[in-house]
Amino acid sequence: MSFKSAYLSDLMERVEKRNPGEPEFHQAVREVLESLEPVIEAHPEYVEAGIIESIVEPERIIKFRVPWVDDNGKVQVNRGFRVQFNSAIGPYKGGLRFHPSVYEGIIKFLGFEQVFKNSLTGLPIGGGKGGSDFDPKGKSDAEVMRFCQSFMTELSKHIGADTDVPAGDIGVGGREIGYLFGQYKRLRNEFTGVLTGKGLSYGGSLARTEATGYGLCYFTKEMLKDAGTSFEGKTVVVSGSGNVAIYATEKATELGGKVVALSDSNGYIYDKDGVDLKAVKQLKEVERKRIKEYVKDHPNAEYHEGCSGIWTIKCDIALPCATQNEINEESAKALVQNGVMAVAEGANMPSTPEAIAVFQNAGILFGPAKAANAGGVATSALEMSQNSMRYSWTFEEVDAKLHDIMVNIYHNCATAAKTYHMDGNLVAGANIAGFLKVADAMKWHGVV
Ligand code: NDP
Ligand code: 2IT
Repeated sequence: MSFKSAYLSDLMERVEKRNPGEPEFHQAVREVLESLEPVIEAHPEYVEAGIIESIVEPERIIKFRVPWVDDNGKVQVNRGFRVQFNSAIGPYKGGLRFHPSVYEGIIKFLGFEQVFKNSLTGLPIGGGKGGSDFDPKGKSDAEVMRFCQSFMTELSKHIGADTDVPAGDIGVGGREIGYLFGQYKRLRNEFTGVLTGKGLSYGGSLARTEATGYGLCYFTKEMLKDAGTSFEGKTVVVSGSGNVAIYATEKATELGGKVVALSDSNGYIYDKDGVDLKAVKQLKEVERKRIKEYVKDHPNAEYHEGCSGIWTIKCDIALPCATQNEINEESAKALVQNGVMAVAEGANMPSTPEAIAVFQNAGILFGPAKAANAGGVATSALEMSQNSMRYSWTFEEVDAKLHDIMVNIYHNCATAAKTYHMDGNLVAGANIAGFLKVADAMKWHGVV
């Protein structure tokens, strides 16, 4: 899509020139700027105050060497990043991703989206993201620990409970957060809520592990309810088999859906009777094995190599929970042809712009990532609150707050879309509602 506004068109061009070789960042910025078209028409003051230009430029990018020694005594060198994107409404907040595909452009797209997502939660958190091209796959616990200690030795100079609070993302779960926290505490001689997703024995919040997947289903439930339907009796396809996918599967099943497929970066399983989640948890959370191992003990299930085939399975609801751009135009068309009625994004930016257009043109309910997967970071913010109070809420208390936050996010996005005459367009609704709160705060702060 081209822009109607010459200002936005110009700005997009500048973003592309200034951030060369970062297609994921361009994609994320373009989508938001497209949504903002009617907003700047109604509120030229945001343009006059330079807010739009500022919001696409990270406040700070930290890039560093991460040397560590592997089990063979060989020195390995990775690259670490932290992008502190926007702190207008609170300390920078967002996950760390450890995956070989990580480079500055990935962290920038994630940090940029985090700004709007965090705003949508209604909680006081700014946006940031970090990570490394380190691949935890196939590494021993000792190697992961040494890597995390080296990574934190540098990162600790730039973060703090009131400055920047990282958490998990792809390749960073409870094990990594533990090692990172231990090193921060040692270096600073401080026990603070500097990270979220911590273990329950040292300041973690109940329900944080489940929060992104559960929140995704609470959001989807509300979107379905608004359309007069529910998860009850629906066939669901979930991609990925990590933290988000596992707990989305758990909640979708609890709400009456039948999850028939899961995947990893090698392939997908199809179990027409509904996946055996206990077995998946054992494989993925405990043994750290590949999803194809599932079919060994489940003879009725099939395993197929390759990721994209999962979108050819007939389903009512699709929940992409693996990675960016995992649903392209062709996969979106296959889903639509097979009668999908709702798609909600657990992963960050899993649908390409062409795929989103296919869903929207077909009138399918579409819950964009910034809104639909905000439950993880929202619960991280609840972890920060509990750490500040030196107190902890019960699982039920946290889960009830998460539920209400997701229901509110859905309605705020739907209302914003309606206000700007894009009824039902939750992509625009999420971008606009997320933007307005941050932009307003930035305006009050002056040129900073
Ligand atoms: P995990 O590391 O726990 O799991 C990631 C899953 O996605 C694995 O099954 C992995 O397969 C698969 N995957 C990763 N990269 C690729 C790739 N390039 N191609 C195909 N499959 C891939 O991560 P999470 O579950 O935490 O994260 C999943 C998504 O959800 C990400 O987009 C993340 O940004 C997003 N998210 C996470 C939140 C959280 O709280 N954890 C919050 C909000 C969003 P394999 O094992 O083969 O690599
Ligand atoms: O993408 C995300 O929102 C996350 N990975 C969670 C970030 C967090 O700070 O909990």
